[in-house]
Amino acid sequence: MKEQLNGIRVKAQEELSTVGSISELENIRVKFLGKKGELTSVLRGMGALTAEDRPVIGQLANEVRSFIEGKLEEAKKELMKKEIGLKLEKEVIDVTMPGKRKMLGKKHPLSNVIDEINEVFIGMGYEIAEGPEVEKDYYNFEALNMPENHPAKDVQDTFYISENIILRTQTSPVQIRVMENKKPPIKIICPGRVYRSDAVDATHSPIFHQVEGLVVDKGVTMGDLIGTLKVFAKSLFGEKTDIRLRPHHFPFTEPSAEVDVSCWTCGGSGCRVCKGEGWIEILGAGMVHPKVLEKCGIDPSVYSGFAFGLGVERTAMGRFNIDDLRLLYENDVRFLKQF
Ligand code: 2U9
Repeated sequence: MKEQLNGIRVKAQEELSTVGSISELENIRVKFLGKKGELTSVLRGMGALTAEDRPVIGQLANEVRSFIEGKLEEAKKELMKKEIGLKLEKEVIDVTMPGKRKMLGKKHPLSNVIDEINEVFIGMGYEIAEGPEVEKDYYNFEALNMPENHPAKDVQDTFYISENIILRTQTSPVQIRVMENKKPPIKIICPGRVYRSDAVDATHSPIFHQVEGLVVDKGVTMGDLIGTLKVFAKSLFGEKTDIRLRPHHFPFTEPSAEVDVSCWTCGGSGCRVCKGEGWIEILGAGMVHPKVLEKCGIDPSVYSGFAFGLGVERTAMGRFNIDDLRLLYENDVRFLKQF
């Protein structure tokens, strides 16, 4: 038995001296020290030994076990060191290699204008409201005081999905939905995409963007509207900017006005940008028509409101001196890079 144990020690040492991987190492451990391993099977035969030999052989067996365990541990450390070395060698980074330049995108000028407008109104306590682009005829026209025979409802102006379902021509239906569901005070802006059946040219597109605003509360006046639009114009176009209102007609507001801002290029004296006018039209606005409030269940003898709307493309074209609206949609990087 002594020879057997010494033989196991020599064999284990031999095998461990040539081991090449952690998994091989595990095989060797199982082969010698495992439940069915060589050392264990020798120990099983100890019952047949004399009482004198048993402690001697027992001690030797323990020595052989610790010897093999020690060698296994040594070999494991060695292998791990080698493996880490190999990994480090494989993953070495050549810091002198030229880098790969990442093409970074950025926000589209239209998104920039929308975000800027949103920020100004958020600063004045407005909330942003959004709604569906495919809209019911009722919300887009009728609730806004445009009845059955209104010219805006013609197929030449509006895209029809079915008789009563259309692509919204303005973001006002979002505001109708808010008024139906919420009691005043209401203070919202509605940015979004709108659709009109127009042929594409330098100033028209069947898809464009609007930002509309609505304030409804007790005692809201035209003075509040003018004050709000002044703050807006100054924030967007500079502190020196002024506004002027020209009477106009919209079915959903009464009274209504078109709103000009003093030219951001010449400040009002007249130049090429404002075509000598000194003023540039950017907004429509007015006091919400009593019939519109009534249709939404808001009593016009108690509440009043103002509303305004602007075309984002037109504002961006003015701001960035862009002479053709189509440039905003073609996504030519040479154009977009300039903003
Ligand atoms: C409700 C009531 C009234 C929104 C308004 C305008 C005037 C306006 C145009 C600007 C350029 C449309 O994109 S454009 O062609 N908009 O002139 N919009 S008042 O009035 C509302 C909105 C909601 C309930």
